[in-house]
Amino acid sequence: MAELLLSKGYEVHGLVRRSSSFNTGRIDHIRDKLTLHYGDMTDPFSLMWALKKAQPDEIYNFAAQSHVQVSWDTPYYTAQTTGIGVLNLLESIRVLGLKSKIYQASTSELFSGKDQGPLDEKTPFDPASPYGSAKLYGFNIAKNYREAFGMFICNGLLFNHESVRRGDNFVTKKIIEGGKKGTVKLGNMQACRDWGYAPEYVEAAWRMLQQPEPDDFVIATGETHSIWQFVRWVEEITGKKIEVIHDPAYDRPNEVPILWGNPAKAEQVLGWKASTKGKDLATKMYEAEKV
Ligand code: F7E
Repeated sequence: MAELLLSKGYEVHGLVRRSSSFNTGRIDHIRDKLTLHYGDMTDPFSLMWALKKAQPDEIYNFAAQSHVQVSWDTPYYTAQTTGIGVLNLLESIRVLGLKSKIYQASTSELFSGKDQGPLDEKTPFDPASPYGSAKLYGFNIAKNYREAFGMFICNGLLFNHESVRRGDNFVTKKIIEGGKKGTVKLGNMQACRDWGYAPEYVEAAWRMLQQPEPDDFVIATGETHSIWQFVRWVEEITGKKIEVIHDPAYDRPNEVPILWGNPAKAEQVLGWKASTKGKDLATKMYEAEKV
């Protein structure tokens, strides 16, 4: 997101969580172009100070405890960062009297996966994890503030979006690494996901804030594939079999069996359409790994 905004000539500010080891590896290449503020979504004062200094025209809130399985181990922390954090941000903006436009990173994890799909903006929400429940609070409070206070807030219901920067404990990245090592330990292989390419998804987020009116949008490729299929793609790319070992440690207490999005509204209103999907996405991730 920061790269996209810099390429469009924006002055970009960001929040950094304090850690005893440096945690800015993914932005080191653009570090000198950014203004960073120490802060945390659970600390409203830190948000207010950062906002007061930055005076932003646009705010993109991607901050969250974003790992679905980890949310079962840290449900309270997930609720505070991913859910109440949105409230902290919106109230801070109100207290300071800012007129910023806000993008709230919502998610396909608001859906239960009991409906086959394709899922759109009118599909009922029924989250199946502490992460999904916290994100549902974020979605609702954003909509409440939009409707009550006339704030310009858009919820982007993004389906899975991947790139070389995907964290090492998410399934696509694990399979790419498994393709190099020849072996990988995985959980539920039957689950299906609608995987798109993250750099295209941040463009959709930016387009939402350029519209005359705020609204909510599903962002997806319109295709769904199983975890098995992703393994097959990586095998085809490397030309080598991957030994897949089922490890129950990666099975979730509750699984979302299938996510398949319908991005028709985004295409119609934002003029946005995913172009990287399926094996092309796996190839991009694999090739980038080799650099
Ligand atoms: O799991 C299955 C797992 O962790 C995908 C986040 O960005 O996208 C992401 O959430 C599927 C699930 O992503 C392993 O059970 C099998 O069915 O890569 P994931 P996610 O849970 O879909 C949404 C849109 C978000 O909002 C989230 O923040 O793969 N799976 N074996 C596995 N998953 C993992 N992580 N590790 C395994 O070994």
